[in-house]
Amino acid sequence: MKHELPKLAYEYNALEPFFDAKTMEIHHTKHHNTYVTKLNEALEKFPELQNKTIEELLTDLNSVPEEIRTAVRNHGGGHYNHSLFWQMLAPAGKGGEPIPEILALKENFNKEATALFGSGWVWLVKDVSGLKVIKTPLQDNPIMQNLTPVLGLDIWEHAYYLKYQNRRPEYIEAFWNVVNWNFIKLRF
Ligand code: MN3
Repeated sequence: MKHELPKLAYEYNALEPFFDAKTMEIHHTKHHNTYVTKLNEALEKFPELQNKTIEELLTDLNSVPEEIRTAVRNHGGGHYNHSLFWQMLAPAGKGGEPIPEILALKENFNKEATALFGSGWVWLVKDVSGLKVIKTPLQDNPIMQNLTPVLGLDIWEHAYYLKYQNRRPEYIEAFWNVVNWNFIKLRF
């Protein structure tokens, strides 16, 4: 079974004016698609890994042969993160009711997202002690640390540079207008 690029539940222009159509299209058809292609390429020589889900691969990277471990981590992580990210978004006004416990952590989430150095993700995660904000470098993700991602934001420049250039805080603020609270509620 090859990993596949998932379809989006909305059009590329559906998140305007917060996330622009061109960025969404390139992000999905080029960036995400490349992660999927390179993940499949890495797994080509290892049929025994091809029936594993992306979650199974990422939560047990030590069992992935060293030769392809970094590729699975980066491209598999990219595939997993983006598949989740698209579902965490919805057209403005169509995402349902915001969750107060999450809004309470918004300031902290935004601060960490603004401060993140280089490419990575900021997440709101759930563990036994409750909700907290964490950052992961590159395409790493919370499931690698046994944490459940509730909400996540892509802080790679490809996610916002066309529209926001160096104004990352504006991108972060815009994100809150297109959160799919209905999906987040299921994970919360
Ligand atoms: Mn991205």
